[in-house]
Amino acid sequence: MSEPDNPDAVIRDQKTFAKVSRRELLRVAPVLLAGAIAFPRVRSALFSDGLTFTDWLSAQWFRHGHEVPYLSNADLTPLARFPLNTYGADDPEVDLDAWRLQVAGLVQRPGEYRLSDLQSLSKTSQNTRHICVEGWDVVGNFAGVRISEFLKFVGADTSARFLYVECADDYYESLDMATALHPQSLLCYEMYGKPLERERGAPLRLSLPTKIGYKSAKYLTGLKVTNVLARRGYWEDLGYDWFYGL
Ligand SMILES: Nc1nc2c(c(=O)[nH]1)N[C@H]1C(S)=C(S)[C@@H](COP(=O)(O)O)O[C@H]1N2
Ligand SMILES: [Mo]
Repeated sequence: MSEPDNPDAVIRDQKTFAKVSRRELLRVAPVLLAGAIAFPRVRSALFSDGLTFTDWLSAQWFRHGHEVPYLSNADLTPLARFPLNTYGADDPEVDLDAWRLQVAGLVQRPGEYRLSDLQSLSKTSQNTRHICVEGWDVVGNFAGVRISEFLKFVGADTSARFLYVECADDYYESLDMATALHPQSLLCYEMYGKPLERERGAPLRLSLPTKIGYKSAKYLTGLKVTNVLARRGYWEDLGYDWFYGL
């Protein structure tokens, strides 16, 4: 081959080549990442906490502190028209007098907490929308203590990754710590100004207006602060989305 007539043209071509190859690289990056994840060793290092890639990715998108709308009393759905939704019996027959919340994991003060312990902390009441994956939504009034405040009360290590909860009906759930610490995330003991009815999760449930309805676990019995999840959630372990932010 002879020398090119115009050396500038060569330089231009090289620049074009550099640009294209960078763009090409960006295009194949997800494939490379997915490929790396396909190797069990890489995958277990990334997701040894029990999450899937999608779980992890969705948690990166969480808008920290972004609040869903607070609604007015005029917007409230009457409690009688607020559907009940429980995978088994609506009333798991919790002994309300003997009830204690078992607090475990990465906390300075683990142990059993009474409802009165939770009620001694400042109370937050909010009208927010509850959206069920089955295609209905309502506006409800929920009151209780912010999860963030209770975690402070028990001396939780909030740099831990997850909050895991268990329920009297064998339901269970888990949240990423950012969602647990969100100002609208409640340990809820009242709906519509009255103690939780049995079928609503007495004596304590979650109310998580930034999340799909099934994450708002009812009939809480235990709570654990942890970096590793053995199980993610009742519906999640059957294939439903774990993060499911609204
Ligand atoms: N312990 C427990 N919590 C649960 C459920 C359940 O079956 N068991 N169902 C979930 C679902 S799918 C929804 S939509 C809400 C329903 O709350 P509600 O019965 O007050 O409407 O509770 C969630 N929390
Ligand atoms: Mo639901």
